[in-house]
Amino acid sequence: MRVTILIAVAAVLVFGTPAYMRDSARSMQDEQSKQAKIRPPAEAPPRVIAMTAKDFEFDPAEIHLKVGEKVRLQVISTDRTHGIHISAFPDGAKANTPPGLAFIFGEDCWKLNKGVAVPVDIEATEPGTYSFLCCKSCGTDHKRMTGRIYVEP
Ligand SMILES: [Cu+2]
Repeated sequence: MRVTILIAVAAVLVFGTPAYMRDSARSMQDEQSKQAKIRPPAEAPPRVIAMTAKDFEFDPAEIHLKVGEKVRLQVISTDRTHGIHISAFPDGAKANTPPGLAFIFGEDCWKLNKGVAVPVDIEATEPGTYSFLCCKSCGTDHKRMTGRIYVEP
């Protein structure tokens, strides 16, 4: 898709814009500006929770959400490379338990490079306790580096 657009743009740059395209481009712009005017206001930003990762803990290590709540964890490592894995399934989930956390741009393990804030957008859909942990081996107490998200009804 992106390649096609690039080729189209390159063609326009090389050959100039044919008249019929100019007209349709103009009407498309008109259409877009009309739509922009009737578009409802952008969705309110999700609640943002700043979280740090450093040897060997997440801070905060406990997060409380309500069902239906959308939140952005802004996770930053302050010492070395860590990772964060968040279970989409509640603790004690059986084989047929549906996931209760939804991730926008889900990753199994978000890599946390030192000093780089990583946004992790989550929507809580089912009550339960959801564990998270460091998923990049980071040293002696790596396995202790855990936390929990509590989703209340
Ligand atoms: Cu670790």
